[in-house]
Amino acid sequence: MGGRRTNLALLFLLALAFLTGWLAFAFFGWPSRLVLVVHALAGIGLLLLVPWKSLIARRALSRRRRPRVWWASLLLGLGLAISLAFGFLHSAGRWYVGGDLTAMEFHVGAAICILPFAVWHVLARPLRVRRAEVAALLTRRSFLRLGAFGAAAAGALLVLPQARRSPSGSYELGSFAPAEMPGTQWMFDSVPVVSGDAAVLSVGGRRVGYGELARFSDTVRCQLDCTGGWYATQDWEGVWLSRLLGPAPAWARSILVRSVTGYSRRFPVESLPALLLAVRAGSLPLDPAHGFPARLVAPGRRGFWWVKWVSSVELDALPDWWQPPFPLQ
Ligand code: HEM
Ligand code: HEM
Ligand SMILES: Nc1nc2c(c(=O)[nH]1)N[C@H]1C(S)=C(S)[C@@H](COP(=O)(O)O)O[C@H]1N2
Ligand SMILES: [Mo]
Repeated sequence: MGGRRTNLALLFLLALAFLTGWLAFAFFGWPSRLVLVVHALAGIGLLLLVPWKSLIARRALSRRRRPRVWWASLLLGLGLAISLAFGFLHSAGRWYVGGDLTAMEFHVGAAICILPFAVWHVLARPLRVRRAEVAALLTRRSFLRLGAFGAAAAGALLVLPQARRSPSGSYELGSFAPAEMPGTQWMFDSVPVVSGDAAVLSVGGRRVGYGELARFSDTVRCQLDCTGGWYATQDWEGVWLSRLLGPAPAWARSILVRSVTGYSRRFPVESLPALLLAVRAGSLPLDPAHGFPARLVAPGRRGFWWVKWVSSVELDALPDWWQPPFPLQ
């Protein structure tokens, strides 16, 4: 394979791995698995190209006039290797690294770190694609080659160790034992001190005390699936948001749920009937790490939607997509 084609394939596979990784985080359950198969194939594809890329890199590095910041390209390779290693570790079952850290956090962390290096690497080495080269991709021979490449990646995926895990890739931890469930923040948030008796939430502009919330016992059994690589099923108990808010008025397009920490998520108004404001898990009050006094339970959505330490729930005229796809805090 020519050097230019190798680089183009690397670019395509890198972009595909990055995109499908985030898509898998956006989805819950089987849709997540579907994109993760593509994700894994893209990752293995990058590995399969190592022999060809080594030729390109060695040629460039052994020239008398070396590229000026050649070491940044090596860092890109190192970061990619680290990300790949933790991706495989996670899938093989070594998903817990130690402390609070999971293999998935290292996997995604390393991928984010190499992003600027990858962008620089490509921008600093302009790769003009000629029309003849695109035409050459549409030949029978290149389709056969692509097929062989895809088959090799699929074969590798089949022989790689794959531990039993949920469709999203998460491992079960602390189901029906909330105390054994990790207390996790998306990125930089920390557990606030909230006094139960004094806690007051604003719900649809109305002040609701914790005591009032605690009198309800609406229950839903569902899975909290953290993108950190674990999930837990609990019996969540509290009050359906639709009970507190009543039917949504016609102008309302989204439900904005805010935390005392400033963390927030916006839901389409159609999901109102599915949202529960929980005060207990497994009939015990939530502990501070899990959102005391009240946290949102959003069945069928990944953990980052389950806003903890809820301070307000408001109907809003803005559409639900008026927010970053993932929290920034
Ligand atoms: C997948 C991750 C990649 C790694 C680890 C990587 C690594 C390297 C290394 C170590 C070099 C030699 C040092 C240097 O020129 O800075 C290099 C050269 C180069 N890379 Fe990459 N690269 C990657 C992806 C890409 C992509 C996606 C493109 C373009 C679309 C690309 C295009 C080039 C070009 C044009 C050269 C110069 C070749 C020459 O001067 O002969 N690389 N790469
Ligand atoms: C440089 C970019 C990336 C590459 C090359 C890559 C590659 C891989 C590979 C090879 C695996 C192991 C697949 C297996 O053995 O089944 C994996 C797993 C995984 N990756 Fe990535 N990944 C990248 C970035 C990301 C990002 C940015 C995310 C999320 C935002 C992500 C999410 C995941 C998840 C959830 C798994 C677990 C899949 C499972 O359990 O089957 N990856 N990745
Ligand atoms: N306010 C706030 N709520 C939050 C988060 C956060 O960082 N801040 N993290 C979310 C994420 S990523 C997950 S997986 C769950 C974790 O809930 P747990 O700590 O009860 O396990 O809370 C969600 N709610
Ligand atoms: Mo999470």
